[in-house]
Amino acid sequence: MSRLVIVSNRVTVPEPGHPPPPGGLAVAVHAALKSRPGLWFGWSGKIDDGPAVEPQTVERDNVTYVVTDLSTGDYNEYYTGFANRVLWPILHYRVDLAEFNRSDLGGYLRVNALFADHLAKLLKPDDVIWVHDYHLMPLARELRSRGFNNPIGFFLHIPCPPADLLFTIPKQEQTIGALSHYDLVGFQTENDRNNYGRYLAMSGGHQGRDGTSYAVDGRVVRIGAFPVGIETADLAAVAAETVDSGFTRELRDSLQGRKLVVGVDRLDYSKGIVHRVEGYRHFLEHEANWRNRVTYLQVTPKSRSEIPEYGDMSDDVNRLVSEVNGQFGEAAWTPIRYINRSYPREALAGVFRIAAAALVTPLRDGMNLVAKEYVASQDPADPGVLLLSQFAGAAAELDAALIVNPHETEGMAQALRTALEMPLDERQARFASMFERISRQDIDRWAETFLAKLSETRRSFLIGQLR
Ligand code: GDG
Repeated sequence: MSRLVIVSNRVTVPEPGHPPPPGGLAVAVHAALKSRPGLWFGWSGKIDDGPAVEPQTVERDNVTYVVTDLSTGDYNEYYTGFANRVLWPILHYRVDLAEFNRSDLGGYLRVNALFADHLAKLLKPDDVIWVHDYHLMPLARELRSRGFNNPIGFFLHIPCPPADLLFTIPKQEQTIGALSHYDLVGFQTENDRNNYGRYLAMSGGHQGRDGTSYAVDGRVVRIGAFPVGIETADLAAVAAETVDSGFTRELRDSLQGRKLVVGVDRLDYSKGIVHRVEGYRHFLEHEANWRNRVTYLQVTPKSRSEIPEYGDMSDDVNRLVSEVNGQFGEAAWTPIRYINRSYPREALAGVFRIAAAALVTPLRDGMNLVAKEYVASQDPADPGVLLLSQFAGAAAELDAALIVNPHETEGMAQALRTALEMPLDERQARFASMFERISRQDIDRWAETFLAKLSETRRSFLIGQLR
């Protein structure tokens, strides 16, 4: 079996004897590496301005981790600058928040070339390479120019907006356009996939007869939708167990019979936290009988706080939460408990299990794993209700959720009331349909499907070249 080489911006090497760190990408990568020999390459998370040193290699649980440090200039230009202040906002439909500096693009291209230089020393001819996310769009082009003929796939974890928005990316041909150097490019949804197809067609690509491949400058790239999943069975078991843990019991006792509504998101403007709190405020304003009968817990670890747009949004959320608590709170009741810290995965599973409703209302999201995690954690006999934004990739699969438009405050408030008052049989029916889906399309299935398609794509391309 060929070795699988995963490349992502950030690599966290697990501590010996500990499970991999939480977070969407880490779980996904471990699922892909579970059943085959593998290497995972990326940034160590450390900044070092000393003389350049070779990447560090660590072997752990059958996986070879190879990590490299970045300089302050690399970090500022490649990571904070171009990836997170240009690509992230534009791919989340927020051109208004993009801040472009030419030097940042230079840093982005430089770090991609640096990654390719390091990988060139590690790669074997029959390795299969799978690159993850928007930080590394030009990597296949860099590897091909160094003579590598291996199958190389790419998965975009975040949304792909319509072509008109993609054309606003400065030097788009060197970034989003460079995806055409991969054999296979995977997206979260059909909508994302179709947006990219249209972009390729508008950039002079020719769609093949199969509808999924495009000829671009003599190369062939195939595009597809591969909705990412979670470890459904594992999480369901963890949630069933943790419901009796000290942490969950303490939380349940503190509610004093009130219903719990939960939100879990990185503190990011794409997650729509301000809009969500506005929806909750509207609910408390207009559904007076629910005051003092519900508590909303929002768990929001800080993220990318060095970026000004994140600081501004964080200030907005702080102000709004305190306004709502001031307006409706009682001596013995806080309407919103707002926490800027991360909890262990087991604790979150327990929170999900006892929450009567989850608010997953991003303004845009590639998929949103929290939506799936909430469903996986429910008690099938007495499940809670998921409120899900129509703009999360997950909405394409979880259509049995209460689908909401986060821009429509009244609609969100109404949906919250519907959720809290929903009869048991309807809750069970909605849960069963969503649980079946996330069990079938779990994380293992996602990795297998993508990798099978990648091998097939490269094979047919090489045969085509021989003809
Ligand atoms: C990107 C895309 C796509 C969050 N807080 C805590 C915690 N988390 C975990 C969640 C979930 C993960 O982090 C977040 O995943 P999301 O999918 O919700 O969002 P992004 O981080 O923006 O991920 C997204 C994803 O990639 C995968 O392709 O779905 O659209 O934006 O697993 O549970 N985990 C723990 N404590 C916390 O406080 N342990």
